[in-house]
Amino acid sequence: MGFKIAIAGATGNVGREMLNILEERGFPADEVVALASRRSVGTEVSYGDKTLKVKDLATYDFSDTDICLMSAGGNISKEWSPKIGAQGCVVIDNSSAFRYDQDVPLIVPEVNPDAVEMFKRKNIIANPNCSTAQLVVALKPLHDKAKIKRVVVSTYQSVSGAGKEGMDELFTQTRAVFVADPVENQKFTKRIAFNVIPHIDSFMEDGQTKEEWKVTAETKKMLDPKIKVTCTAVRVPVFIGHSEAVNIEFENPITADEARDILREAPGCLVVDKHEDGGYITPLEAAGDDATYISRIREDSTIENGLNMWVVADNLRKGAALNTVQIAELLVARGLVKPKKQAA
Ligand code: 11C
Repeated sequence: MGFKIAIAGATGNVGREMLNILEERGFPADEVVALASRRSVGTEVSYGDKTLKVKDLATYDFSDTDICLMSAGGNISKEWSPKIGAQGCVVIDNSSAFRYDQDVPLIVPEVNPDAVEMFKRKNIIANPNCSTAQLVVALKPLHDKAKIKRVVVSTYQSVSGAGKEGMDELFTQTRAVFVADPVENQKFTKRIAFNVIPHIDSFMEDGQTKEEWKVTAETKKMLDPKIKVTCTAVRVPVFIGHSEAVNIEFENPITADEARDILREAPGCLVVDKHEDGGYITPLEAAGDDATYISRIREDSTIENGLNMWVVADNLRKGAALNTVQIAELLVARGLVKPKKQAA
């Protein structure tokens, strides 16, 4: 007997990707239920060769559902995750609603799998922001080897991080520029077509954006609270795949060759680092893949024990849906969730 899984926010970019990934990885689900807000009820989504009709999240009874993968936005999550958890269904939440709650584990399975055990406090597990997920996958093995003191990261984030509306805006604006139509900004604050925008999420009092703050706070929570992290988050006209230029200062010596060897063996990492034209990864190649790609690994001679690297991943997969499914797999592998139907 397998698990009963619900996907809340099943019609969104990430929700659809969750359905694809559950099926691709052969997650042991007997039943998968697609949920969304009332206005999407009846919409059809694919799960392998099956078509699921979307049901109303607000009226769904979770009492015989084992795990809910939630990607319906922060406000919906704040309202529903505690209620779903209280019905005995474990919520793995892709929003930022519970990430910074001390009673909720924030998990990247390659980085801090043991922290998952505390999920029982609220029956909620948080999935990190996409930019943080790929960053910590690449940092963790290096931190284990040489102890990271400080990280300076500049992100190049695709428009799919802003949902389907972000993707539509890049497409529409690009077309409008070519046919000389007026270009309108709706989702983004400035034109994204043929441009870059150093602003993701809202501004905070100290001048950083919430996206930049999240990268710092989440890296500390998952990897090590002592690591100093500073981030500049930038939206770029790419549909799928976030890239990051990462500068790392270590406590102990580590060479670029050592880092390359460590990352080659590290879970979730794929090193593509030839010192030649095209010997590195771009988001176009990472889109649709599960790996966190690492290229351009080199020593930074301006500081003691410094390295630079370029980290790219599919933000809808490792940054969101894949990581969520991996957390569900972790719960199953550790026997932390058992199918309710079997237990009955
Ligand atoms: C973006 N990283 O690219 C954001 C999307 O906290 O889960 C994910 C926001 C979050 O716009």
